[in-house]
Amino acid sequence: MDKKLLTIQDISCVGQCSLTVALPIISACGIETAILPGALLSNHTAAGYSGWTFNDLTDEMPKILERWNKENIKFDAFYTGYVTKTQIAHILQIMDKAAVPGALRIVDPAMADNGKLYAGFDDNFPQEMAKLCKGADYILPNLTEASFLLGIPYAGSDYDQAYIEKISRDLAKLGAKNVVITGVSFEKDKVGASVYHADTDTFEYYFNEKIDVAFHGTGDVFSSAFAGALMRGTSAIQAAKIAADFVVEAIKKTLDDKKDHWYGVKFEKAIPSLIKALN
Ligand code: PXL
Repeated sequence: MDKKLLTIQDISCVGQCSLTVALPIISACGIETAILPGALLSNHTAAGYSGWTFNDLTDEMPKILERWNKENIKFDAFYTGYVTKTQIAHILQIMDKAAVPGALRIVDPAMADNGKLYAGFDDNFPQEMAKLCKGADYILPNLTEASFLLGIPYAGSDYDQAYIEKISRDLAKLGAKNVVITGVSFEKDKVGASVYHADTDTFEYYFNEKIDVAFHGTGDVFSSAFAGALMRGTSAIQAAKIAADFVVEAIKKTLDDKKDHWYGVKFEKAIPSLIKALN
């Protein structure tokens, strides 16, 4: 039987992030993707929009789990993104009770960027997110999220390889088997990801060209492509390469229109390159 993945994150109706990115990308990888929306927002909460609506769907989570249990619906993998504090206990239940044995847990601790927590998350949120990281097969923090999870100051661009390896080992101590840090850069024109395997205490790296424009939603694009590629049976470093190349391609497709298309990346235009990379 083909493997099924469940992704749990919000629906931002517009803004090209979370579920509106995860569902098409993972589906394009040829993986059956079920969704569990944790909240419905008019748009994302990052800079650019002046406000948003937020409808919390947390109460649906235990009801949906109960139904799935009655229907014997189980998933081979879980991929979580932007979620709220009260959802974490429910998500842990779902990953426990709606899983085939040995189901993969991929956790993107989507909560912060550029040294700051997203609007709407309080200072205690990283501690709660750490509970979701515990027991994950893969966690995919950016450098800001890594520092919030560890309760250390954000290093900005002032770090070296030894720092990345130290924080990766510390993040693994939260209880995650593999740590993929995104947005890692040791040279000014290169950016990529580090992959740390706690069982063998080994590191792998992948870098691509650094395009000096920040777009919202690239973390979600990366994590979705990573999850899809991993489900296709690629190694973690190969999945990180496929995901990083896909993000670069999506950014390139957006660059000539960045004034009007400021809210996310045109990942749709890069999907053919993703599919090619998987074959
Ligand atoms: O891309 C992460 C994300 C997801 N969902 C919502 C967000 C953000 C980032 O700001 O606001 C609602």
